[in-house]
Amino acid sequence: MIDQTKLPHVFQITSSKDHAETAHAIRNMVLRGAGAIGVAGAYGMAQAAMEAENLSMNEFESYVEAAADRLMRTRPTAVNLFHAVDRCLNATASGSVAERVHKAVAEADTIAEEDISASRSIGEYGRELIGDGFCVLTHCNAGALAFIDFGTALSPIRFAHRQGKNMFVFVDETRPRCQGARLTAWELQQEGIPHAVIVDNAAGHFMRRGEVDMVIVGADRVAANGDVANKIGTYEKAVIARENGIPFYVAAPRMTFDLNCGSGDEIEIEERDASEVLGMWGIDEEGSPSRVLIAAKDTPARNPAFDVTPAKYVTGFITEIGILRPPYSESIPQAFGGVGIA
Ligand code: RUB
Repeated sequence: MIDQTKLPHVFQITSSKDHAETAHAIRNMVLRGAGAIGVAGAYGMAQAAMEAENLSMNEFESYVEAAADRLMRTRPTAVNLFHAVDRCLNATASGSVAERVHKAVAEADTIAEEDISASRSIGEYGRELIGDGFCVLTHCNAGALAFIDFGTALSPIRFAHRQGKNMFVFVDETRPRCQGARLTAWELQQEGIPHAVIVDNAAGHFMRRGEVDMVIVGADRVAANGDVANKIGTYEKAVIARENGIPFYVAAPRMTFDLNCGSGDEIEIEERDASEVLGMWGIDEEGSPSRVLIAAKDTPARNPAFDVTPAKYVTGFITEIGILRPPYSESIPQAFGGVGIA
């Protein structure tokens, strides 16, 4: 895993020795982003199966079920984690212990390969929506760090730029964890795509002045009716985009759709620690990791990590099978009936 807590200042590959460490890495956002969490959950299940390979069948089954439970309790909102862990658990449901171990590893590899292929297709379909000279606004990080190999929201941007289109990207800072300022800006810099980081509060300003042609974001879970859970602040961007007649697209593969979820009201929204709101962290001028307090230490704070954008604000979903358009209660089930769990 790339340790995303250290980016953009230090690029460090880290690894986890067992599924418990993988769960810890997901919880603490060493890696984050719906797709990356899903793939990490899948490999966590593969690790658990390997850890249990010398146990009896009954012990093996209990061990992997407990591992699935531990991995699924790390972060509640992104559905990719649940789909991926379920798929790996199902893969270990038959055969000898040795065969089950093999199947768990193979299923994790398959999920990773599917994500790579989906992210490429999202880029290929999505680039057609981006005109030459466009200015695109994005929120949080839905790039290659969040979803292997090209990202979701950043994939169309990447592919349009590779096509030779002139473009500019406004990157929302995305407090409190600053995934935009730290991660999206870093990815765009790697790819040579012109961009500027803006504070979260500035998006409306640029939209009202006509400086934004479209918004593209990723998603952590899309309900069957098209409501979208994504990083906190997404909802505001969608409403302001609508107010200003700016198209608002959500880039998401089938693994992010949850047909068992009728509407956004059923999506559990993760609440994280208040310390993320009360402080900021980065590096000091000597390059050492450093944390500063903004508010007084004991100030009460609320820290919802996600919000729900009602489907009516979404111009279209950029998926690996094409662009889905409203009415979503028809187009989503048509496209992804039987979604997620193999
Ligand atoms: C990440 C986030 C991203 C989505 C989309 O939240 O909200 O926009 O996960 O990512 P966090 P993807 O940083 O808290 O995990 O590209 O995987 O669909």
